[in-house]
Amino acid sequence: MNAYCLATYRSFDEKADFHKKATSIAVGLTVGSWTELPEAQKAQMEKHLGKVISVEVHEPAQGEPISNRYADITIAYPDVNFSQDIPALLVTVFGKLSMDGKIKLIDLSFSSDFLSAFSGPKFGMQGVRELLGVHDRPLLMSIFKSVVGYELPALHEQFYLQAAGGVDLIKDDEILFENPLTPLEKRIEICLEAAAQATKETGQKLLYAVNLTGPTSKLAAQAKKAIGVGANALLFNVLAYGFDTLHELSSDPEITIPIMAHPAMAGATYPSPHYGISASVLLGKLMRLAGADLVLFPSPYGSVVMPREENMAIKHALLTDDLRKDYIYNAPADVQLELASSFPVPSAGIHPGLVPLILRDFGKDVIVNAGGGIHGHPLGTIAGGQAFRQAIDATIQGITLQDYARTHPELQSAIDTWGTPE
Ligand code: 1AE
Repeated sequence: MNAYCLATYRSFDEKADFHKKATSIAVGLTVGSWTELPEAQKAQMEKHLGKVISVEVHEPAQGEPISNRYADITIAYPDVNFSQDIPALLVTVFGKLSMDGKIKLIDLSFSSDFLSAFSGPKFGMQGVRELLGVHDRPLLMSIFKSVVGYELPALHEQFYLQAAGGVDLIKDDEILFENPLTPLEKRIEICLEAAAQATKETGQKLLYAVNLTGPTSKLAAQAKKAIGVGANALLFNVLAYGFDTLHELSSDPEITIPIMAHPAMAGATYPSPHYGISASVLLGKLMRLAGADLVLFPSPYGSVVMPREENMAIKHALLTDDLRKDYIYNAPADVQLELASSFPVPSAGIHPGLVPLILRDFGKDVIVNAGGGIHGHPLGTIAGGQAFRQAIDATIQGITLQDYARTHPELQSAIDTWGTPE
């Protein structure tokens, strides 16, 4: 039996015959032409031919502009046409097509054969929780800020102040690259020293995600060098390097620490309703498939806003156990497929007042992540971390932030500074 991967597109056109368009995609992105082929060749090419699975036309309601006319088109692509890697799949289903009018790739699902080439996150959400020994609450992450141009002692101090506030993870800023002032190995050394100092005081374990940068051909060696000096997590700008690079790193048996995916450049791809790739595919399914243990993405609440519905779709793609429903097309009943979940990290402009909203939408399986919301606390960086931990404790106990803040001055000061949503 032929195996297929499915792609669903939203195609906008004021007058197109969407059924014709679907057929032209299915044929054009596979065998090229069909009707002109002699019968013998048709039989030979049949297994390479794309199939139209569905076409759902949305005609604008009265009063709605005609520019809102669209169809959701689902095409099945035979696995036999492409190799088992994400670049081959993406070029097949959305290579040339991505430049052909108002069309957006809104979903992907995979054959069980294709999926079997991916082992997914090595640690995933549970693995990260195990490393930290924290299972019963959302985690808290802090982001290094103002680190470009600084020397190692300044980094040491900033790391210590973040850690002492009670955060579980600290990540490099994604714009901190290999540089002479704070080179990777030295950076890891001094940050882990500061982490040990803070752990003595807080009793908490901590992961530091160091930014893995440099030419693609040297990344794996760089990651191993980092591990050699004790690194316990990596930050990676996935979209600048490509999903296959993440897959190579995550499936390397010598890279034995979690990989955190940063969404830098995602805004060039997902926000338009008419073009690009949906956030749930880009920052959800493909990140998980390629092996990201943690995935950052803009939240619906902070400074870089993503609609809530799209955020929930990313969350679902990262966490769902129901691979048969959401990831696999036509899975044979006897095939067992597993993919560890990736930890969701809604980010950007997060402050303690937003914690109840984050926990309402994500429950406890989320990492609350902040840079400015920690370092910008009026009582300092330590108080910034403490205010977040207090906001998390209050929300878990069902206490309003305002009530909890009466006996927690760090939280009170955060609320006075940034407020709470209406
Ligand atoms: C969506 C990415 C968020 C990020 O990397 C970052 O640096 C956020 O910083 P703040 O919390 O907005 O200051």
